[in-house]
Amino acid sequence: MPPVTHSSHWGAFTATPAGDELHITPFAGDPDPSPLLDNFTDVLRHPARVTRPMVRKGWLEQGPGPDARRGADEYIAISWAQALDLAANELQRVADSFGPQAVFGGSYGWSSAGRFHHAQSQVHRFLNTTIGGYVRSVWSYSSAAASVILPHIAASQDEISRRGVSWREIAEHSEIVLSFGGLALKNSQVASGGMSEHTERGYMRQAAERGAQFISISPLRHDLPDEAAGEWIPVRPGTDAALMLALLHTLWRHGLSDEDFLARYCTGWPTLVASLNGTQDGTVRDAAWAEAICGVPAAHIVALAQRLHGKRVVVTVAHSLQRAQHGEQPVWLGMVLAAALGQPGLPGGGYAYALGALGHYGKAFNRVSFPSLPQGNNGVDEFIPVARIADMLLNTGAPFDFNGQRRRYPHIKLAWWAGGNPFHHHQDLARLRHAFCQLDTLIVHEHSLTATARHADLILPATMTLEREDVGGAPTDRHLFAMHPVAEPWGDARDDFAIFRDIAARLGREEAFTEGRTVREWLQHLYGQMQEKLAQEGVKTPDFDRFWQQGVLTLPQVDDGGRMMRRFRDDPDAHPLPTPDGKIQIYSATIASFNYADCPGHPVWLTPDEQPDAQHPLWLIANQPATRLHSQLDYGRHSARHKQQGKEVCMMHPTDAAARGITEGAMIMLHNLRGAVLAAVTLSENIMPGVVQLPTGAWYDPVDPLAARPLCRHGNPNVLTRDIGTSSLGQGCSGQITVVQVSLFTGDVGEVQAFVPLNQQERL
Ligand SMILES: Nc1nc2c(c(=O)[nH]1)N[C@H]1C(S)=C(S)[C@@H](COP(=O)(O)OP(=O)(O)OC[C@H]3O[C@@H](n4cnc5c(=O)[nH]c(N)nc54)[C@H](O)[C@@H]3O)O[C@H]1N2
Ligand SMILES: Nc1nc2c(c(=O)[nH]1)N[C@H]1C(S)=C(S)[C@@H](COP(=O)(O)OP(=O)(O)OC[C@H]3O[C@@H](n4cnc5c(=O)[nH]c(N)nc54)[C@H](O)[C@@H]3O)O[C@H]1N2
Ligand SMILES: [Mo]
Repeated sequence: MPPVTHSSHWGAFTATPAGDELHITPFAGDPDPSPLLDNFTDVLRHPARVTRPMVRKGWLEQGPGPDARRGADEYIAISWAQALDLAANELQRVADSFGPQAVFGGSYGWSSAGRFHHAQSQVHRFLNTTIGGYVRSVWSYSSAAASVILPHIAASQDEISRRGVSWREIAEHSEIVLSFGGLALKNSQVASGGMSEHTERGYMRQAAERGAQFISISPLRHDLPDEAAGEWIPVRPGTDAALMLALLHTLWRHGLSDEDFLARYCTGWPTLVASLNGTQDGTVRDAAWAEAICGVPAAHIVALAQRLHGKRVVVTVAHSLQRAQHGEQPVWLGMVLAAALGQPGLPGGGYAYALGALGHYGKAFNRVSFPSLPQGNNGVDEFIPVARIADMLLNTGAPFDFNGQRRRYPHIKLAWWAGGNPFHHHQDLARLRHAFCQLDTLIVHEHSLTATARHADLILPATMTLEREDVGGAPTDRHLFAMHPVAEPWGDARDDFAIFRDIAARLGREEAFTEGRTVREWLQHLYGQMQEKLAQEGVKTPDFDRFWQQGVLTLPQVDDGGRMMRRFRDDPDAHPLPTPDGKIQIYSATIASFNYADCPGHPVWLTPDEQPDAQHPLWLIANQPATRLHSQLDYGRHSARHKQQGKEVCMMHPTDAAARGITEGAMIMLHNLRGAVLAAVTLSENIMPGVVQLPTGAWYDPVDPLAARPLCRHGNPNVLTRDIGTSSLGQGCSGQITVVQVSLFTGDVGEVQAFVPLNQQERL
């Protein structure tokens, strides 16, 4: 097979089969290809692949219904015909008896880069076109708190993050890049849909060489790359809001706040000042007050505020800060800080929420992008904030607050998941297992035997992206890729589309689902739509066959980042922001009217209700992994190479380690009320004392899957994290930080089993 083009969330490449492995060459136009590409080399034939449809024994024998054995049952391999019949009959049963509002089709997850086979879209289209809809989920694990609060205070997250201050402007104009949570290159190497040019490193180098100063406020030094030549200010996890309030207090107290900007472009600065200077409740939120909370010395806070004054400053706040209780607050305060410095709307100045968290942010946009798969109409109104899945399954009918609404959790009987891994992304995994045990049925499509697959009643083997044809593209990537199959499907794996088509056929809805098109015809159809739109803009493109043959197409872009804020600054009356009075809301009457104690009408510091104590004296940071995307291809070469003794590696400060008799490379146990996790340890001065860091993504591997407090021997931190919403406003994921104790582990719980095939029985 000659080398063919393909694309992934972490980069485009060509692949050549070499025995059972692949030889991968990064896209020639990529200035800084991602090492994650290496994860593709050895996964095609890995034992962790799902090769046959499988049914859980208890479900087959006893029929659908709540079952506490999920996660610890046996599986039986069945034929596709049997699997498709079981799936179709069960969906029909639930839809007939309870309606589509008893089916949860949120199916959150990143899936793979191809736009047609995007698994979540396939699920949605399938449920809409067969049973008329499903209960959906809204927003993301990434940034739910920000997605909800930003439109109240300024504009949509899309506008602030994707179309906000651009990397190019920063490289050319910013004097100070003040970054809460850093600008880690490990994160910006990824972008949903594709990322053909990794330019962040180059932009940071260019800015630094011009003299821009990068300041990273984070518990971890390496959240800022060497190229930025920046400074590191360690901060206690979860306390940035206090630090930001103190910076604001200092600016105000020293007469350094841009009062003209605040009066002309913002609403509510006097209200916030009353809270900063103690008028409101007697507490002065000054640098000394913040030092006690965030650990940054008061003198440093004052000096930093003074240094920011009069400079072209861009403030960034990483997604991670809002993936915590009260996560809305640092997002809000980042905007207020930029406003108090008078920066929004200036070239290279203002607020770039989440810059660098993903490769999409701060980039130019395609004039026209490849369309996504049409999902059809969902006839069900009910939804949940995405991270409230376990709450929903455990509290049927109970009320919950969300962004000014009071809603109720629907009663779900059947959940269908393709392209996501809840046992990777959700918090408090023992609770999640318990929640999934309430279902009548869980159907999972997977190419690999993730923990989620191992809790399913029906496991349907899906192809990997490498085994099918698709088109890869993202609105912020000027290259569109023909994704050619690199290998034959392994075992009995089928495309998600083919699986759904065959189930739809059993329900008499094949035509509605497929519109009579094959995969290739869908790709041609979607390409044709894009071509037509481009033609309207006077742009000529090759026909599909030529595109397919040449493998890559360069699309025209517009580089108008920051346009909304620039126009607002030029003329706020003619170009108001999409807020109630058209200004930046430092006080939001709308949010105040919700009467939420955990998210009042102006930004505040609220003490989180979980903090280090005698039993759990350390903060745990459970951040994104450097060696893979989430849990994807955790068994791939690059990910595997960075484990030690097959376990994920936890970073710890030498002082914390010495106090516990822990030495470099030792096996440790992180534990709290929810469970325990084993990991290998690496000691480093690049993490602040009192904090340990264990990335997400190691596949959940409980020694006893049924334990109330499970022990994961592989290193999945979501055993430990807490399953609560960020606040009544955003109800986002709070998984970034929690508290733990760490001890040396000398026991023997056997080897990691996460990648071992299921002990399946053949059905006769
Ligand atoms: N503690 C803690 N938890 C977190 C976070 C954190 O910071 N801390 N971060 C959160 C964030 S930001 C996110 S976005 C989530 C990510 O959570 P997910 O998006 O659920 O994680 P992935 O591992 O990307 O899951 C994608 C799954 O889809 C499968 N897959 C890939 N391609 C296909 C396909 O074509 N078909 C099918 N059927 N399956 C496919 C992969 O094998 C994988 O199992 O995690 C969240 N969880
Ligand atoms: N390699 C790789 N890249 C990824 C992903 C991946 O799985 N792998 N996932 C992608 C996805 S879906 C998303 S949403 C983004 C997520 O982007 P982020 O949420 O920004 O990424 P994280 O790595 O979780 O966190 C960034 C850094 O914030 C710091 N931090 C944590 N808590 C705090 C705090 O309280 N205060 C301060 N100041 N800093 C803190 C941590 O040191 C951490 O390294 O990443 C994307 N990029
Ligand atoms: Mo995310």
